[in-house]
Amino acid sequence: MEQPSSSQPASTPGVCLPSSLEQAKAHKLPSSAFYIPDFISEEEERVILDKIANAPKPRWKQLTHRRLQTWPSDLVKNTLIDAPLPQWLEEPVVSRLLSIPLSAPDGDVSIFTASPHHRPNHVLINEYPPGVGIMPHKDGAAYHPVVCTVSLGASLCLNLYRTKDDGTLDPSPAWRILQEPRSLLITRADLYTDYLHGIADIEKDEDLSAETIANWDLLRSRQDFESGSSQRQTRTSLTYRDVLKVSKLGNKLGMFLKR
Ligand SMILES: O=C(O)CCC(=O)C(=O)O
Repeated sequence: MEQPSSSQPASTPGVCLPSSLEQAKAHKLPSSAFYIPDFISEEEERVILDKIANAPKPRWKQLTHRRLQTWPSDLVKNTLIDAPLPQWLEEPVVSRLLSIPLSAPDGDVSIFTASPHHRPNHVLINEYPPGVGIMPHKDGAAYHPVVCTVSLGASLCLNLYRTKDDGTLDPSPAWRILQEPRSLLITRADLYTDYLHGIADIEKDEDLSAETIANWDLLRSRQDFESGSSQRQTRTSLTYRDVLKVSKLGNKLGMFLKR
């Protein structure tokens, strides 16, 4: 009987992983973005959404329109207090992320091989009701420049923006990426350092087509978007990153005293 290859987890119904990230490259974007539509199964999505919904109330930080959870904790002065992620954020996402080689000949090199801890150690969970987005921003210097986003519950467009020569934001997106539920989007390198990303505060994503959506060819359900628009529903995202500076518990007191 054929055994699964050592770098790939045994297959899970509803999950379809490429044999390398090369196959998931969004070719219309700089060579620094990848999109995998069936990264987790419907059952895995349901379990993670239940865990988020049942997290203790103080875990939620309520912003004006959006709420978020931070695991294992908020950063203090760009530093993470060393603590593991809960099991439900590790499995299946982290092991799956680490199992996909960047390109076939580099079999053992994953998207986090070059990061300081060789794996994500921090997850932000953002919940977006219809009509709610996030202002264009950069993620800054606290993280290794790789962001892995798992989308849950519903689809929406992430916009990528350039800055103009005078340093101000060019308000028309340079690219739009449509993120379906259960998909994984990886952005890194120049997309992390040189461009801003944001989500428009709209009820409906419009003008969806092969010409306007950078990952159109990689979508799971293009037929759902062929009318050109998609009504928003509540979409939750998990953004996995490697925080560069990690403080061991023994140093925690010193760090707080210096604040
Ligand atoms: O929810 C998303 O896909 C984007 C989240 C985001 O912009 C961030 O965490 O910095």
